[in-house]
Amino acid sequence: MRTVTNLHTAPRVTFDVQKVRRDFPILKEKIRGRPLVYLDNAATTQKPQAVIDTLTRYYSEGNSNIPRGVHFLSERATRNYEEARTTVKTFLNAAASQEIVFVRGATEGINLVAQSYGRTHVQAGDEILISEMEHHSNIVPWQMLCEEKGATLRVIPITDEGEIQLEEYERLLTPKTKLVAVAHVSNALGTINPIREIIAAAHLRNIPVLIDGAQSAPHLPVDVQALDCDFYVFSGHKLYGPTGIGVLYGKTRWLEAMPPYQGGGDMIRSVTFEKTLYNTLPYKFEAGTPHIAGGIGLGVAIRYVQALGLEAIAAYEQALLSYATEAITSVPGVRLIGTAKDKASVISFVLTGVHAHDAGTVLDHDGIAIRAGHHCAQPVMKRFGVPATCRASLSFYNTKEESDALVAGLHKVRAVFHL
Ligand code: 7TS
Repeated sequence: MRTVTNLHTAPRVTFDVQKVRRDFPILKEKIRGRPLVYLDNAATTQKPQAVIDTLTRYYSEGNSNIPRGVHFLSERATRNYEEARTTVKTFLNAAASQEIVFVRGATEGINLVAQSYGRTHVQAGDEILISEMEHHSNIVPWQMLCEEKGATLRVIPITDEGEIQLEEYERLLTPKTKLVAVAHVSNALGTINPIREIIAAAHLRNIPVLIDGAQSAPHLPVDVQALDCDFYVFSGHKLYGPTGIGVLYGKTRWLEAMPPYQGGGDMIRSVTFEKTLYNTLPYKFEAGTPHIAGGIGLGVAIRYVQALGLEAIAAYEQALLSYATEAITSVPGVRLIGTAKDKASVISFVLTGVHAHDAGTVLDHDGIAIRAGHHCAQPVMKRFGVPATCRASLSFYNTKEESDALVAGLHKVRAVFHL
């Protein structure tokens, strides 16, 4: 058992990692006869039994479409799906459930805002501001919008440590800026961006801000009202929930002012061939049969995380991040990519003389799962002059022993390549 201090409430809380691990059946798996060491949590997290059971139970005992039915199963599925929305609302501390739009994931949430907000609020000559450390999901939708509208994508540069250059950011905020879209936590560098300051600076100029929370929702407490962000997106599958479900949070006043993203069933109040009246929030943005089991499963995943406590999770993961960072950098030839003061979960690095993919393959032989590649953040690779990095990304179910296994694996990589 490990003991960590809860950052925000004085008494010490215990975080029993071995007990937590027992909730995740996949962690018992052997890969090629070796215990799985799963360090690819930024790509997707593993699922606790409670989430797996929820999906099985839904399809075996509760499957039904929502919200059309008047029968028992449909009413119950609708109620459970809407309860999940309330769980998300509480999790993010949104002002109202209607501000929680279920989408497929962070990617779809960003595309929704780019297309819908973009259609009505962005014109030729306008600018969208993103940072140099964004995931492709927070670059390409804005590029597509800019191309359509004749607008310009501007990029906030980052430092050699992988931090946003705040002075440059302020300089790039102009009357032409129609939206700022930045990651809360970088998937390629691990940097925790100072989004409170970023949002405040934009709001001084009445510019709305979208926060890509794909890598923050699983690791940090998030309060969208305290942050005052206009939009916040995350993916369920990176938060111990199912794939194919995610969330767009939007302030009511923005969502009200935005046209629907897609047309179809459930997003309407009435349809004639002459005119369609749209549904109220959030249904206006939820065309078609959604991932019902996914939404309910996400609710269960969030309640699981809430029971552990985001503060306790953050404290445990921070301690593990420090331990693993120090251990990995002690391996000869390792160079960290991303050395920001404030980091979460991600350790990106290169090993001199070995391509990241080769290192990843050798580690995989020992059951150690890391990510090797550009992590859908090619501009970050370009900024640091590397084709790819190895990335170990941590979760609260990872242990110091697993970090030690990774370090032993890296020594083995060096031996295999005669370094
Ligand atoms: N934004 C960030 C910061 C991300 O890390 C990711 C996925 C996305 C958006 C897109 O999320 P999706 O669920 O809609 O695909 N990041 C990663 C990764 O780092 N490795 O695989 C996926």
